[in-house]
Amino acid sequence: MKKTSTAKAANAANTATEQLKESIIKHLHSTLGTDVNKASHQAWWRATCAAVNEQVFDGLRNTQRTHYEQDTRALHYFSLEYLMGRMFSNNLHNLGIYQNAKQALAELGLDIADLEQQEEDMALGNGGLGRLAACFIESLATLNYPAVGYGIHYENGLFQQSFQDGRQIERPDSWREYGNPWEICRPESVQEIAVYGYVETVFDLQGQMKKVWHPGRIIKGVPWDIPIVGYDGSAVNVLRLWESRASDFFNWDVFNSGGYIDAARENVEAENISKVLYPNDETDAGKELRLIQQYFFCSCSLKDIIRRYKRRHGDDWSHFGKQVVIQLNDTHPAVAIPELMRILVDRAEMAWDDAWAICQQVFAYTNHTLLPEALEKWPLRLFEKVLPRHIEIIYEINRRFLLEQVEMRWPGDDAKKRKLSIIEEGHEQMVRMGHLSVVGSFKVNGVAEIHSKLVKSDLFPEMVALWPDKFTNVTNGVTPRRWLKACNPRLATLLDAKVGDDWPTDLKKLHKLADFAKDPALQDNFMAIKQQNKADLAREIKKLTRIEVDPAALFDVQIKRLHEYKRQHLNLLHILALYRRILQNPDYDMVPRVFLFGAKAAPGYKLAKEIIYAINKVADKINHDKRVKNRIKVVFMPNYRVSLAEKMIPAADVSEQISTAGKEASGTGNMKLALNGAITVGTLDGANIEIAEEVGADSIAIFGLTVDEVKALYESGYNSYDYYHNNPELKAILDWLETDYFTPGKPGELAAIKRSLLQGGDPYLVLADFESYLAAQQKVDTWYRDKALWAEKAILNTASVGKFTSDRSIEDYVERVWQLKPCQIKK
Ligand code: Z15
Repeated sequence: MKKTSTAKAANAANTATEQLKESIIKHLHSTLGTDVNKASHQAWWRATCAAVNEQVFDGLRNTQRTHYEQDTRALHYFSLEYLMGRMFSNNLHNLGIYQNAKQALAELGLDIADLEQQEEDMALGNGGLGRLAACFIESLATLNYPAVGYGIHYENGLFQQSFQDGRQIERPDSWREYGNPWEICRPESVQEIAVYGYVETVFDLQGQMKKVWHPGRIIKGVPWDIPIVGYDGSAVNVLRLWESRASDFFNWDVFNSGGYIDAARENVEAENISKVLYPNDETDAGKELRLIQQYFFCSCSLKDIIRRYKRRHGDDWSHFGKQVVIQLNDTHPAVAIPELMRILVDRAEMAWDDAWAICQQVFAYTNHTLLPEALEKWPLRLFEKVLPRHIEIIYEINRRFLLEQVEMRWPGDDAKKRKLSIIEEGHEQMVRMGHLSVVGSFKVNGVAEIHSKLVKSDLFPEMVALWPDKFTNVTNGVTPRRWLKACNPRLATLLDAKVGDDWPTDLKKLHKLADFAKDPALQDNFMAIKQQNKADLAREIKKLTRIEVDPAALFDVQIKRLHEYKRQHLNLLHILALYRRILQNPDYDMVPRVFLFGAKAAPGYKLAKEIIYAINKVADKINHDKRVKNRIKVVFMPNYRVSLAEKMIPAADVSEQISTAGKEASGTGNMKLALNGAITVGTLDGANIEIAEEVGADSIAIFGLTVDEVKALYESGYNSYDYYHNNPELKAILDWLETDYFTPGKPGELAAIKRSLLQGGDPYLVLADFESYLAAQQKVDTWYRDKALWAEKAILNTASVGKFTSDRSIEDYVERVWQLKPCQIKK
């Protein structure tokens, strides 16, 4: 019996492989216009994508038909960022045809790995927030939830990074210069949106006052659909990204009046809206173009949702709140709230209260940070210029909020009104997008337990007093399909054998592994896989940087955007301490370590760029110093991005999660690294706290001040000089940065870091946590010397982090916020 079914499966796989092969060759001929004898890897890759798309599009049509027929309630995820990375292997894995494709290509004389490398990353995001959106839409499809992702079809993704003499150089990322095989243009769903102009007050025949917005400019939004394939299921959802173009009708007018040059200029200006992704992470851009980007995609998306709704329900708005829920990924799309009000009140002529009731049924808001520099505020004057009708609507939302909520609760308390007003008073009036988001949403969530607590206690305490049930937590998660199965195939195969092959959709199954954590056979297999992954990465490091590293060394990895609060410079101080100890004691005994960094700095963030420069200069010195005898290697990997993360994460022994407690909302890299068997060196911040709870205190190296201790220290008056003067090793290291030791002939080139930590007041308490950090690293060193002990801890990490699948995050959102039902897709 068993034999026959295995044989049948093998036959099915054979036919699937044969069909794929035929389809690839067919597309090589008819889509790519080339043939097997002269096709480049690029052409083979594109032909394979086209073959895969035959199945993707089948799933897409089935899913869209089923959703339409069943008139399902759907989630609409609004995000300025989606960090998709590459789609090729993800689509193959999720369709369940990766092995067939690998076989088919092998029979054609091709290595699937070579083709995977042909794809440009789709880097339409900065960091955690954008990658979270990508994991979420994949989980939504996997769990069969009706959902659409909405965003911007940026012509240029996040800049490409290189180093010149250690300094970051940015170059544009024209990721789709030669076309993107995964996207479909939908001219039939084009939208037109308005900006600028003025508002006229008119009275209709009944004497009713009405507001009429006379726009200054019309812009066309062209939708591009990216199919999102669910794992092992039949659902294929859509990521719909809007590209801006000059409106035909507007251009035509100008053209007719003889203004050819003007028309061309208008074209350029309209197309600028979707030209570039703003490269700042956790800082407010505050630029006119950015506001227009936000409004452009929100307006296009809302009109798209309404068009689809009207197809079923005509002008009957009574079901809208039941059919539509919109998740705002941070405040970036918050202008959707006044835009929906405008559409309902001005266009659908609905009474304000009815329109507001709908808004409050539809919007939910996720907060991703407490950092004041990331909380969006728009100068009121700018808002008025770009969106003259929306600012009036915001005034009215605010007027009613202050009167009906704040005044009712705290009568006569003007300080409360000032604090809670959506409009910030002061030298320059500002629109507070966080306040607007809370007032306009029915749910507000933070992204890890501690962060959600701080959102309530520190950011919006009065809002909690007004609406205690509005606030909730959904701890972030990551998709185990990309972040284990696809990126770490060796470990995935071992897990299939040990716990069964359903762990990708049921990650708690990995728990079974914990029973064997002490089993020498499993330990050997697990660590042999880590070793092979490290050897692969060592080759990649050599290729990218010319630096040679020993795969037997401990691989210590810090990968994330560069930011002071993430404290890459604390990591650097540890490296300098070890280096100095080696110079002082040539026999200094330490486990050989490779310190690996990956990080982009926002182009305008001076100190972040200085930190990159310092790490590169220190790396250069240490890597060439014979006295070090390879005990330390330092590698700053250029152009960190999703596809590079996929190579680094499976090879990590140690995961650096060292933000100042209270500053990292959650972190998601921490989850990916632990899942792949890395041991966390981390503070009690964000999701580290929940990771520590899951893996247990013995399998993580926690250090540093807690959130409460950080608060107390700030309040008591933190003085970083105390730490400088009381710790001779720390003092020596910081003084070292001022010499020309790492920049021969150019003293002071690395001094900016020291300055920020002393004169600058050390806002992120680097010096306060230094000693404790070094102690944690010493502990890691000791653990690593005992191979069995280390293997056990690594296995326990993989076994224990099932909670952090994005499937669990999505189920939490469904239960606490979205109230969706899964929809099985008919083939
Ligand atoms: C961003 O990537 C995050 C927060 C932000 O406010 C912005 Cl603008 C960008 C990150 C958080 O820093 C990180 O802790 C969190 O895990 C991630 O969002 C996803 O929630």
